[in-house]
Amino acid sequence: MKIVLNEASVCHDAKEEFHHGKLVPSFENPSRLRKIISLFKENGVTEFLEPKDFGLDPIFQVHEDHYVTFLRDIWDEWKTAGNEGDVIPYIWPAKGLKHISSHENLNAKIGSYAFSSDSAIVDGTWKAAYQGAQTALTALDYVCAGDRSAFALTRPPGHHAHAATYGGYCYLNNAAIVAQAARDRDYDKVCVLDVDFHHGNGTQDIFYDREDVLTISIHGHPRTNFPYYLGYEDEMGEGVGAGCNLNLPLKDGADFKDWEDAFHIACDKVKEFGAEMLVVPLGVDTYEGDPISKFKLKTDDFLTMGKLIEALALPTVFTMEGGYDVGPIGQNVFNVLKGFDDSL
Ligand code: OKP
Ligand code: ZN
Repeated sequence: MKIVLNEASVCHDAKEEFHHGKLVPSFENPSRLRKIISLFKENGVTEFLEPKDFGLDPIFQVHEDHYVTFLRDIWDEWKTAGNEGDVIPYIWPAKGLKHISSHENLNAKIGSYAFSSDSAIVDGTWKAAYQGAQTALTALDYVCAGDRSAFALTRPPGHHAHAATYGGYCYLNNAAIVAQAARDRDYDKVCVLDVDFHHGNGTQDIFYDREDVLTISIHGHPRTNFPYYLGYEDEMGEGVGAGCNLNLPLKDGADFKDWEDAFHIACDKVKEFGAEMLVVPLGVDTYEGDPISKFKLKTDDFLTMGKLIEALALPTVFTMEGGYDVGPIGQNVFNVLKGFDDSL
């Protein structure tokens, strides 16, 4: 399996987020990726490929132009305006307030593009996110050229990002960008099968009215887990996309047996849909030790997970998403890929 590495990932280094009513160091930080790389090297994986540059066009196929411009420019605007800390929203146009399309005030603009406060924008956020999208597109490029699978090793993650909204540590939706690019490269039916602990709300929303992209997510139930406001069973797609979204929320404390039962339901759907390409937003925050998640998967379970995904027998692009227990993160990610491709 080809592994494409976003070296610019480390440029995104947010200081803090609110957790239990206090500012704490960001769970989503550069040490996650460093840990994964060193564990891979210990296991004899030495080839990390560089991303090619596909430019902004494939990003614009998923994200709105003004949103991309905002992500690119906001740090400079924020600093020029004399702000000292990271870009963090403190006000949102929630119910009862006005949604207007452009804002003069930076705080108003930031709140209009964010759905949560956990995703600070810093100096290198745009660079890391842009290169992350290119990393994912490069992984797709290898698969289009005939590789069975490829892994986009990057951070920040992407699956919570909507067409014009960031949050949940996500800015550009790498998996959605890959799925759309696969459509534009003549794969008629693409499936995004999200195995991160959290619901892939951004990906779901981006493709919600589409019949050519099936979105499936297995995740902690939104009644009790982030992102709370999306990810329920009754969200099944709309218009011609009705039936092309499947949410499989599981109870807190779910173990691999529970997860596997959901996975088999997902498999039936993928087959019935007739997917020609699989995109897997891969988060290992389903791990039992994860500090912000509530499933009970063990390190060995990730090997089985990789084998189960492989059994779908589809060209597959993995994008790196969550996983916040940094100690075992490398082994957990490695196991999924090793389960999928024993020659890794
Ligand atoms: C991103 B991914 C409380 C806020 C927690 C939400 C979690 C985002 C997960 N401190 N932030 O799906 O792994
Ligand atoms: Zn997650």
